[in-house]
Amino acid sequence: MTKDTILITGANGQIGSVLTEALRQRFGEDNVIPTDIRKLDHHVGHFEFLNVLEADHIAELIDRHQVTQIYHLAAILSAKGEQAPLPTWDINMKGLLNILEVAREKKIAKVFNPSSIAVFGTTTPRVNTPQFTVMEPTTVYGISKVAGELWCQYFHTRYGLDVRSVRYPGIIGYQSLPGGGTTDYAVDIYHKAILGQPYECFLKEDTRLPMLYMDDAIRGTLELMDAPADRISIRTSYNLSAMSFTPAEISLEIRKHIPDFKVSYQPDFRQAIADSWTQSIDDSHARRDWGWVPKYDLVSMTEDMLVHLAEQYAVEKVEKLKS
Ligand code: AKB
Repeated sequence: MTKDTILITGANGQIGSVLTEALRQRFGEDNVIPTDIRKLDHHVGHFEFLNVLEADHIAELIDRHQVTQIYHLAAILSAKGEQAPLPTWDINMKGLLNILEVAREKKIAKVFNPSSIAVFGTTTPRVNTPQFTVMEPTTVYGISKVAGELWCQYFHTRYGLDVRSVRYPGIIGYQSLPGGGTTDYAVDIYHKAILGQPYECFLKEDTRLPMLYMDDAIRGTLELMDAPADRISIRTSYNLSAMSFTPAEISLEIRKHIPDFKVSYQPDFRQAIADSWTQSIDDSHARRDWGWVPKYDLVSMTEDMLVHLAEQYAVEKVEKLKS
């Protein structure tokens, strides 16, 4: 019997750090190789530096650790990508092509490549967005994700590479902080609320976007990767959905727990990005093919987020007092 060894790129990112822990639980610490271009001060366990633009280094790590699966999370997100479009294209596109090509050469058993709701644009139907639809994104991140989806499908059709993907909506979790995205407000707002501080939101109060709780995102990703290959009918990327809400609605939900929480609105350049995305997603293909069902909605997510963040900040306070 062969034992799987998993390489993760972008392992220090918002999703990567939580996925690393979930994979460690499942495959064992020694069989998970988290990589990133930067190392966090508090990183525990095995770690390798990796710049995904260096194909030889990816190949060397695969050989050295006898890697059998890759989760390729390294990417520049929507808002940050607009600050440097060409470098973002290089990292997102060349990084993915390096992974796909090395995976093909090394006969990697499975590759996961996340896509995003950023593949949609102003010409896409905005409500209950279908799986197969117009995709004319306005951000460099979105363009790279559409192209990336098609490259994944190409590597599957042409070379038989078992590459799988979901279009993540905004991901919200207490475990890690997002960076450089347009949906980041929906994490930041909980931190401010629990700290008793007001929050200034960079999107308008009525901006509706699709969102997903981290626990569902990780479970869904692992369920997709576990599914028998013949259940995977879509090799670009699956629509994935759980809830949609506006900044006003999440504030209202938080206020049920923290009544004096204050939010103001100061939309910036991210408003145009959010306005170009869709509001809700039809994920019936994921449900039908590999049994996707989200567990959290806005109400249960808010309860869980606030409980965990309150614990985290209490522990931090005690640690500060001790030092
Ligand atoms: C972003 O806001 O850029 C990301 C995404 C939706 O892919 N969270």
